[in-house]
Amino acid sequence: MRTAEPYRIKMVEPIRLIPQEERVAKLKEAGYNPFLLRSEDVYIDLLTDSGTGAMSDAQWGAMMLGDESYAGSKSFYKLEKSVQDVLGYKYLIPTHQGRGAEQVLFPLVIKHSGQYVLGNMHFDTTKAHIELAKGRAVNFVIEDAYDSSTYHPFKGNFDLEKMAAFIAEQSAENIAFILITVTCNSAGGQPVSMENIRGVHEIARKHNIALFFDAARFAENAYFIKQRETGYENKSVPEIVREMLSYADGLTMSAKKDGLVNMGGMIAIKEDEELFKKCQSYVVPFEGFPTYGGLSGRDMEALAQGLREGVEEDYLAHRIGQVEYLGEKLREIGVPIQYPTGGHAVFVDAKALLPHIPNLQFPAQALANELYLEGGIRGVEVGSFLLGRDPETREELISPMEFLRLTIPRRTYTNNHMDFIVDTFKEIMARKDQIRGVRFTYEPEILRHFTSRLAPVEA
Ligand code: PM9
Repeated sequence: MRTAEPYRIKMVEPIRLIPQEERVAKLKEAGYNPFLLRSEDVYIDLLTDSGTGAMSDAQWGAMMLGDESYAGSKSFYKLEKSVQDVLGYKYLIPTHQGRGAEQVLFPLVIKHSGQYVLGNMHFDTTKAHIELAKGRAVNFVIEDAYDSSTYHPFKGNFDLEKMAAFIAEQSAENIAFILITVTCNSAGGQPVSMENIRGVHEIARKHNIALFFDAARFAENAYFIKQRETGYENKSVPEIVREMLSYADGLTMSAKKDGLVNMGGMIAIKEDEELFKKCQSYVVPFEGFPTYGGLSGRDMEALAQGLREGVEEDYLAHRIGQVEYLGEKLREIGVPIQYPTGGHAVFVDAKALLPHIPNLQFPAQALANELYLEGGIRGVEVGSFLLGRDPETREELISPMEFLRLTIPRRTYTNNHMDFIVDTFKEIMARKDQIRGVRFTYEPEILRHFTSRLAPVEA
């Protein structure tokens, strides 16, 4: 039987749809880049699911117990216990967020300049940290990930043959480590199957290459395995999580996603004490003493509780169900999306929706602007605008997909909000052929999508 939200609302935060003429002015002021809008001018904020979710009463209650001792805080040990129970790893180094973990771990495991880090599809800040540590990021996601219209249950999977051939060609000592991103954000929040994870593990073991997870959305990935992979339908999500993670040596995690907190992250190591000790000493100059590493005691309390709530099946069924609900409703009115719907977001295929806008006039950014103008909704471009230029030649790179990501914060919006989003798209669909692309008026050198200023291309 279908059920409704597995929570009721105890506290509300007012939001407001400002009048249309104000939205027109605000977007112009923001240089046609929704990142530069003030949140008070946004009605439904789908920029990211990172740190934007609602915490539970149990999490807010736990925060009152935060032990703010500099060293050996009780809250650290509570979090460590949660990590051991939920993730099955022995060692924990808390960090302020995901990239804090990447900054500490990557230089320790990238042994020499030019070593490769193989992944299904690295997230952009992850790729940046690999490159800062003098590594080279390479993606091996399956080709099906680039075909938005065709169903594949695990579009986040690695192309194992292609990766094995690459390792044979480059030789294992030139590979620093393999990173499995679950779910695979950049491919559309798409899951990786247990079979594929096992395959990656076997390749890593055969060549003695270290294996890590980028575990930001570990629980959503486990839920998809339960739903879609033969042999897992009767296993619990916590069991699936522990099996998934058992295949790797450790993980980095942005806890702002499936950890259900507004701020937090970690490195967790399965059993390698030597690596753990290296991380412990290296975390001090960047994040802080190893028993807090960038988090206050109360943050660690909230995360200790959030990790346990994040693997509850009622919660996950509703969470993934809500994103799917939006995806299906959009498909019904003819909006092309990465199919099947991902775990944390609906990725609208803007190239398919607006074929008249060339890649370098950023169709997904143009669509993001329309969405704000029409309904005060803020989405985010994941395409050529985000990809940026070749760092050496400065040539524009063209992304294989031009997505507008509608990222759903956890436990925050109702299905009534989802319906409003669909109604907004209906209006946009009626005039989609008149939507114009955008051009730069200001383009920063790196990570341009955050601060660029744009203008609509003249008709
Ligand atoms: N992801 C996202 O919106 C937030 C930052 S960019 C607006 O999807 C993965 C798979 C992520 C991720 C962040 C990070 C970095 C690592 N891996 O943001 O540093 O999706 O906590 O995590 C964002 P932090």
